[in-house]
Amino acid sequence: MTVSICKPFSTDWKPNMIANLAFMVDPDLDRVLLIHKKTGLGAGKINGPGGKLEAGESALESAVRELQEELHITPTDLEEMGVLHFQFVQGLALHCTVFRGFHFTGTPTETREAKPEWFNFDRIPFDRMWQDDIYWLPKMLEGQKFDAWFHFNDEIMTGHRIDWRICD
Ligand code: 8DG
Repeated sequence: MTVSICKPFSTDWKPNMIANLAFMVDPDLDRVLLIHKKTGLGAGKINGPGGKLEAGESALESAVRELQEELHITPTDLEEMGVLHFQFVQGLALHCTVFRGFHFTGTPTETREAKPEWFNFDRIPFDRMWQDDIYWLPKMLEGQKFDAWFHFNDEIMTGHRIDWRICD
């Protein structure tokens, strides 16, 4: 399979879905809190907690709500790390803000939407995740900020481009 490097989308690209992802990191144990996603887009995969924005929410407010709903935890120090842009040939145009945080209150708890599991940084199960994640997740967990663009045909990534931010 050939995966081409895609240019950032044209300036008139507009998302038709806005979502977010939030990765809680435990730096003492070099591990990240992921979920077995049970519902929604990507059900059956392992991913970070997250979901779609609701009306009137900021990306940060939405990420906090998703962690509360999916895992019954409340993050206290989420920081925006990057933006993922996805264009699917089927029509989905998705803008996804990525957050990272270190502290939360509550205990990660399985819900109808998600089952939590901590993964060591060197044991992240990329073969059970979206195909783009291996391109940006490891460096993002280390603290590198980024902007990324991906083309997908259903679940197959057909093109990618990642710009690592030099400063924020
Ligand atoms: P629902 O309850 O309203 O049905 O859904 P939701 O929970 O609000 O939204 P969702 O279907 O879970 O939203 C899709 C999530 O999947 C969102 O957090 C973004 C994330 N996601 C993609 N594509 C990719 C990808 O390629 N990589 C990663 N890591 N996450 C992705 O949609």
